[in-house]
Amino acid sequence: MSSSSSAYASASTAPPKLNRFTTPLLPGQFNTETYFSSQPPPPDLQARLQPVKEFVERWRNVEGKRVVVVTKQTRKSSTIYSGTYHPTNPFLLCSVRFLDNFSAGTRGSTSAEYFLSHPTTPYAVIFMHRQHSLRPFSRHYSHSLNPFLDLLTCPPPADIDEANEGDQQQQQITVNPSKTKQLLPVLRAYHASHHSANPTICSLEFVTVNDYLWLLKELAEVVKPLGSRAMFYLAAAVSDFFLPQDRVAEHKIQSTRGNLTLEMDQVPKVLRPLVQEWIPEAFIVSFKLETDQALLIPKAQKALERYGHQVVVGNDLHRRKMEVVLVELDSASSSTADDTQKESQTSSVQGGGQGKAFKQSWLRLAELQEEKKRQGVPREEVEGVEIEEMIVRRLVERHDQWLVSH
Ligand code: 9Z3
Repeated sequence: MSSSSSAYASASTAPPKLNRFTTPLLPGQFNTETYFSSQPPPPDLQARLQPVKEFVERWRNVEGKRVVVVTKQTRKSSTIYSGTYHPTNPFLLCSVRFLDNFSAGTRGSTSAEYFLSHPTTPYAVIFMHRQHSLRPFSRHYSHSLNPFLDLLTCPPPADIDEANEGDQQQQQITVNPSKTKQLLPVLRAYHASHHSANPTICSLEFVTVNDYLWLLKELAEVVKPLGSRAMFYLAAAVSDFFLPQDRVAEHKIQSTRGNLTLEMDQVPKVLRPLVQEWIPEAFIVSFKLETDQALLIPKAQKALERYGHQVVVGNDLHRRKMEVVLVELDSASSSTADDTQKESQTSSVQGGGQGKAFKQSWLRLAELQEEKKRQGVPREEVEGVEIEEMIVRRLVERHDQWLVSH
């Protein structure tokens, strides 16, 4: 791996080159400032943001319309450690070797659907997702779990041959009748949100954690005119470590060189500038993922203390589809009647020399299923309910309060 000597100065439209950025002042200790002044923005950053600007502008002019930025999935993130540029497209980084994480992006794509279809307050959604990860609506037909081709009927081969000789467009591929009931509502919602005269979703794609950080920063500025009508729902599993551009090998690392030792630097915590500088008026929700459930609440409280945002959704890796905990500061402005229910508890921690009270409420899928049963929802639908419905519902209530207090 090689190193560089020149510093990155400002966003440029020139294609980025590997190995041209200085090492930060404190190696491995990037803060937001040193990160953005040393790591290159994606070359097409502004072009990618243009449709989002138009989307925000359109919804800003609709009174009371809320917009949520849903981030999900930085798989393959930062951790491209060997790669080169595409031979004919200098903007395209072709990674040969990279590190990945577990998430397919289910949380983000599922939540986006519930934001779009919220019964009283449907949101417009800016969906910031990693390339090739799950998307709202099409997620129901992932190639491995519910293959798309299985939805279709296949005309007999003889008919296909005949049609090939005549007009191919006369051939009709139809949906398997047994799948129609399941497909139709999804298809309708997909068309309404993506292909209507006023689409309610706008997607923004990224590949690396560097793309993600730059896009988030610029997005905050784009969304800023919406003020407190904006929510950030940061469900992306953001890599904690990355390899600075100047240490990414330009060519494939050869296995003949023996064992590979990688030393990665820490990704700066951009939640702090997001909340405190870039867009303090927005309602900001982050996620905390742990594998030791005992750490969830203390670490969520610590994040709230440190960054000062509104809600942390804590989830245990293995139980994340069954239960989550919402942790918030326990202030008069954020307490509601439901917080007095048994699921909600208040606790205090010491931080920065001041005792702060927090409240936490557990949301459990089993409770949502019970609620649906009581409402007489058919059994097969009860079995298909998703915890994101509860999360979104609760966060919309919190956003209501945020808007009243701001
Ligand atoms: C989450 O905790 C998400 O809920 C999951 C969703 C990534 C677990 P899937 O889409 O997974 O169902 O496969 N996201 C945030 C994870 C994260 O990286 N949080 C940081 C941390 O825990 C704080 S920003 O330190």
